[in-house]
Amino acid sequence: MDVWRFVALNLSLHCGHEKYAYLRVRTHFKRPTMRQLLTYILTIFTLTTFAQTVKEMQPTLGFLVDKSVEGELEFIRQQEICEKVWNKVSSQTDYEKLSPADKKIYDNFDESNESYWNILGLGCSWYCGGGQDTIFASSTLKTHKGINYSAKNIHDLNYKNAWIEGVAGYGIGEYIVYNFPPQNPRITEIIIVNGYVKSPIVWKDNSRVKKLKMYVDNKPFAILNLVDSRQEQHFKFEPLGYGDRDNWEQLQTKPWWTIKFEILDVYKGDQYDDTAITEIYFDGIDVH
Ligand SMILES: [Ca+2]
Ligand SMILES: [Ca+2]
Repeated sequence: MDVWRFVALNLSLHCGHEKYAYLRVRTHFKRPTMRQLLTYILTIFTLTTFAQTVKEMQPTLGFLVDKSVEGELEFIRQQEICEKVWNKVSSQTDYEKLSPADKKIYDNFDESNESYWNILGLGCSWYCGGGQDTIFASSTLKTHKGINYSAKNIHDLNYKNAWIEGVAGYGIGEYIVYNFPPQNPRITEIIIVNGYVKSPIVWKDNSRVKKLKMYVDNKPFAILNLVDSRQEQHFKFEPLGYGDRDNWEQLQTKPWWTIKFEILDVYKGDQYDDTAITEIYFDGIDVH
């Protein structure tokens, strides 16, 4: 006699035939087959193993991206002032003739900062030897009033343009894939600009990412826990990419490799269920 029959029989003695009839139905459930049992055990095993291998990571917070249209206008105004002073100087003698205020402007003039929205200045970075990727997004919000939210915006080294997923709801499960050629320099750091940072209001109105699942070559690699902040968020890793780089020709014959970022959870926007990421960019080695 199995357990259910035993329980049903005992209850019927105490509670009458109505409940016994109900419980009898339960005795007709099929027992799981051996195959179903094995599938169940395998699923639990896989889930447990998966949970153990994917590390959860917290960011180090960096530069606050405090951008706005007003800020851009002020930047242009300052740039024009700088250029006027710059044009007065063609020799040391000219410099000596400058007023103290003009000298200060001249000394602080930053040639590398040519655009308000540029993420990197003109100085050399990892991108001097890298960034030769192509990007694919699972969905994209359609162009609105001439502004596009395409996949390439997530890696254009520009704070003004963002990728926004294009499905109904908050875009849970939507993803972006970076494809790298084999010779691409290795990556040791990922920097994320979360949300649509082109202004504080736009940032709050649109949704931001709370959790990103990162895959390397389609294998789960890490869960990136993002902070609800306009500060840049840094995650550091052991080098990603091909390390055996001495034989350049052989290196180029290896397969391309990928990093995928999948939205797992979001911070909801005040106005829209459009989840935005302005930028995911990199730093690394194998350059210089
Ligand atoms: Ca961008
Ligand atoms: Ca959406």
